[in-house]
Amino acid sequence: MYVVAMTMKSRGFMLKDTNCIFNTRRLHYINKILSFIFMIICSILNVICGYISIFNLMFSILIIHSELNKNVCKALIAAEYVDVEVKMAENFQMGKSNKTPEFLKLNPLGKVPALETPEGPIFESNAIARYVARLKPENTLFGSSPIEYGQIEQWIDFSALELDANMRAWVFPRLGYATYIKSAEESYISGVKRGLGALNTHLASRTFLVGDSVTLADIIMTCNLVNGFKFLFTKSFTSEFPHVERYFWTMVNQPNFSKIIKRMGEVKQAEVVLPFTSTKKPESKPKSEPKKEEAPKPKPEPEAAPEEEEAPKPKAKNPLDLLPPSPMVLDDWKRLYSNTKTNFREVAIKGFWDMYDPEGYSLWFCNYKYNDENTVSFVTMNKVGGFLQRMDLARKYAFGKMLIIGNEPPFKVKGLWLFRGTEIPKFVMDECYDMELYEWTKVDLSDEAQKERVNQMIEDFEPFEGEALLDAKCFK
Ligand SMILES: N[C@@H](CCC(=O)N[C@@H](CS)C(=O)NCC(=O)O)C(=O)O
Repeated sequence: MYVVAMTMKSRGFMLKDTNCIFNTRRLHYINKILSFIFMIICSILNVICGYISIFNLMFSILIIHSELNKNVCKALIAAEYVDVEVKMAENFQMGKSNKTPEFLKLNPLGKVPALETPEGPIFESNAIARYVARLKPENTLFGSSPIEYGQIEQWIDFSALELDANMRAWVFPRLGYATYIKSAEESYISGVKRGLGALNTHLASRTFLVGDSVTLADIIMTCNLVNGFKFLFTKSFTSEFPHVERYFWTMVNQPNFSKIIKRMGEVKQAEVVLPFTSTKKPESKPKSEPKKEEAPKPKPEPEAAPEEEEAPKPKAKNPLDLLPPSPMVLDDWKRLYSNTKTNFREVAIKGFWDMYDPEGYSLWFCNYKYNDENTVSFVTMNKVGGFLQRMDLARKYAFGKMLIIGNEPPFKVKGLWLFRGTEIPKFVMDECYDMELYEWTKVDLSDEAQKERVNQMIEDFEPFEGEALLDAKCFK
């Protein structure tokens, strides 16, 4: 542009030298006008180029690496609003794909989701959603003024830090991802309530968080609330927050939301707070109150070593070890089960009945009592996985098969267990709290239909009772 302006100027002098009607002053103005027009053209070209690069991105491939979850939905819903295609990575397996060197280049923490773009990766679900929302120039997801933009960002942070952080901390111990501590849970619940209280007040006179249409704040807030409504917020809990409840269902049912969210299964409000699947037993109350009269004993100084170490008490024998010996050796059965790869019926199942000793062992069917709650496949699988982990204490005395049944939620959980002894061992009943979540029925060996059911459960027969298996887990 500078070169052009100079050329204009020198041309101006030339015209004066040839005594043309233009005088120098006039030429000066013309030069200025031409330079100005040139600048305008450059700016327009710049804007067009910017648009072209955004359009390029809009039509280029964006891939989200993750399984579908509420965090992924944020970007997918934003994509619906701005008409951008975001693909899900094929065959992504949580726990495997996110540990690969390729994934760690997208997100060094190995956490999902991560977005692959032609310009480089982005992680953190809110950042991904912001990026996608920006791909269409002139859209209202960021509001229509600086103040609206500020408020949208305010609610995005609020939903992440005041609500999502507390909801995650509340639900994680229940999913078995963290240790349950009663007092900590109480403080997370009160954090959620405080956040929902403020949100409720804000929404009392509004349909959307900011302005008169859906913004990115509504997308992120709603996605963050999904797991709360599914797993934690019962009707009686949300009755304190009626405007949040109305807002949530209004948003979830917006076509661009429901199209994406329903891919995770139907959103149904929790009837009970998600029961525990933690690997640690919830803190139980002390059995008896400490005696009030007794003066508290002074704590020994940590440095002071006991004068003489007490001899370790011999470990009490498990009553099952005192049972009369059985010709059935549990480990032999477990080995046969694991090593049989073909002809399972003829080899493993036949072998099982050949070695089965009804005097030394018993077989039990179990049926999960709360199948209605099994609305999310991975949560149901985690629940069963947690149960099997907690059965570790019975490994020497038990073998089990757990089936997660159905193509669609609610999934049914049914199982078969072989226990040492003719009853379910008392220590298992006492120490594994999942046991009471199931109905237990002793297998009647005189009933051929029940024996066939045992066979089918051992061999993961499909369809099982007319339905596909979502998963089959073995305890051995
Ligand atoms: N603040 C992150 C949270 C990411 C996150 O915690 N992702 C979980 C799954 S929802 C994960 O990848 N966990 C695996 C791990 O921690 O290794 C976001 O919004 O993207």
